[in-house]
Amino acid sequence: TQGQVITCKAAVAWEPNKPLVIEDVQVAPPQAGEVRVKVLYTALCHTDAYTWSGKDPEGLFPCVLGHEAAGIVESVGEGVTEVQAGDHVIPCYQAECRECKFCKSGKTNLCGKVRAATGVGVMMNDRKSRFSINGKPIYHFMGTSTFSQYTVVHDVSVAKIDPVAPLEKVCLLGCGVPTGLGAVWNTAKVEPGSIVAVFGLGTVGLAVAEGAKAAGASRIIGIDIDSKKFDRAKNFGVTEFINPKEHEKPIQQVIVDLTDGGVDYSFECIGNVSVMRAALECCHKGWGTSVIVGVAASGQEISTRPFQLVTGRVWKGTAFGGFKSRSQVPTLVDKYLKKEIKVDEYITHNMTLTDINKAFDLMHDGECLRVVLDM
Ligand code: NAD
Ligand code: AHE
Ligand code: ZN
Repeated sequence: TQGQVITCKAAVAWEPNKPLVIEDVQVAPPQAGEVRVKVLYTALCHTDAYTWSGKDPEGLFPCVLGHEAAGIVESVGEGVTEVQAGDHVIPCYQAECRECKFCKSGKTNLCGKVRAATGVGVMMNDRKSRFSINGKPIYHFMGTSTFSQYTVVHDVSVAKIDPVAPLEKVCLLGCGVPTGLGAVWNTAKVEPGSIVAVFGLGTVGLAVAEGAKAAGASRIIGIDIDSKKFDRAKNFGVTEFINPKEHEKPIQQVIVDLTDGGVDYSFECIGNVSVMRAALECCHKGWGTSVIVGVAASGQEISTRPFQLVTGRVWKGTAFGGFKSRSQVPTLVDKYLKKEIKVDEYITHNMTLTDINKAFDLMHDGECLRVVLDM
């Protein structure tokens, strides 16, 4: 198949909110600096649902969504040296070129090399898509587009991993789990003994709890409007649970009262701007740090009294938990193989690509964390 167009199945989002359609798509061969990957397993993340909803200013239609996956390199384009056909890989929506201003700064995991193209659904070389249906181009998404049996990604957006790792599990290391762990370890740098608050106990929030437990946090307060989330959350390290619906006072006040003035670190893992405010304001005066992880819709803005920051609270955000993707995803895979981090526990459902619309429906069900699709 090297050098040839591959026709395969992909779930195409033709329009916002309209059911995805399994189509025969043509996937062009990789050009210079590109890699064509046979996607074997993909999970669904709430960011896919967000873009599908039409509220993402970078969402373009028609497109192939999906960004949490694992597969095997089918072929590589000219000049690609770090991966070859047969390598097991995880596509990375956050690239790492090791050459740009961002990569060399030592201050961020963001990479500037291909971001301009991935934000508008095309490849960097010719600013065109490698996906088409009978000649009509279909946009890429986040530089990954894993809801397709084959996808083309930039070589800076693919992490080579240990081939013994089960791809049906480690696909989760493409987004949600690293995001939560890294928010704690890289962005907040939680110290032993810290009091932590986690808003939203989905996959990302539970990974925050897992990361905080590993970092030695003394209390991990989980906040969710769905009380059913608590039992499971205990297994990920949450020590106390608060449902804001069961309190009359604003949730930040409830937390400040429970913690002798506020928490050391808080994490917003929902994407709700009023919760982001509460997460900042439940932090301790003088040092409390709040990390925004959730993605909020176009047009939404955060607010608080500047006095909150004047008096020492810090507001931060994180993308992919601050992990450098190509360098650190393989390390996370190794940590999973050594049983140092959980992955299996976040997978609540297994389905096939043909059931993708049902899989998205399941995401609204409180029991569901990650659905993994067998392609
Ligand atoms: P999820 O839907 O599984 O989890 C969200 C949780 O928040 C649910 O348990 C829900 O009951 C709870 N919730 C909803 N409204 C609430 C409220 N007002 N107060 C308290 N709890 C509330 O989602 P997820 O897959 O874990 O993703 C969480 C967020 O993180 C999403 O916005 C996603 O887009 C974002 N995300 C960001 C990054 C990043 O790199 N920054 C990476 C992955 C995901
Ligand atoms: N296009 C969106 C941006 C969404 C966003 O912030 N994405 C996160 C990853 S979410 C993964 O589930 C991210 O890493 N952002 C950094 C980047 O470079 O995109 C919008 O709202 O505009
Ligand atoms: Zn995601």
